[in-house]
Amino acid sequence: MRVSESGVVCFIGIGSNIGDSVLRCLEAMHRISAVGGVEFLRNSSLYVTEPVGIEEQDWFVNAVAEIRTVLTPSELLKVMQTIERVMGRVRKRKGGPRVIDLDILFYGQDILNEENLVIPHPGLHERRFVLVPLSEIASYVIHPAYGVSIRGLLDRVGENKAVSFLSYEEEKRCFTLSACS
Ligand code: PH2
Ligand code: MG
Ligand code: MG
Repeated sequence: MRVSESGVVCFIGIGSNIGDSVLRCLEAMHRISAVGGVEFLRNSSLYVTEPVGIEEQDWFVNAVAEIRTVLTPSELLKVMQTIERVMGRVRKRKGGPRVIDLDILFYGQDILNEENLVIPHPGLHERRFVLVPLSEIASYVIHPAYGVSIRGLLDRVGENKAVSFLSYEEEKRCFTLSACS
């Protein structure tokens, strides 16, 4: 079955703050695009972001990917966790440093409240490091639980931690890296 004929459009939040985070985020997107049942549609720019929550840790690189998938939410979660594991993620402190973090932000317009999986992602409406990249590629998407667009959520968000584009130098390197992969 071709994914584009019957898939659900989903958004994945990508984050890293250990090692070469730019490279880790690009690698994660590459791995997501290689998953059976997933069609990679597009990704936001990469952003350098100030840590939210535990503040004594390195700044993050964050991005968002838009995919279409025929996988169920729990299959998609398993696939994301497998990629995290393969890339060397070890679960230590909640909210602490990580090699790679892949969060399901939206699964179509579905609302899911299961013990191990809550969709939309419960923190997304209050985190600029998610809303800024999401707004770059999907400002029109409506949060199914709040009935407000991403642009609207970003306008209302109280949190004001820094979120900025990668520097020109980093962007050049990033272009070179993705051309090689
Ligand atoms: N992820 C967290 C906690 N804090 N801060 C930033 N800037 N970016 C993240 O991806 C992030 C965070 C837990 O998932
Ligand atoms: Mg996570
Ligand atoms: Mg997260």
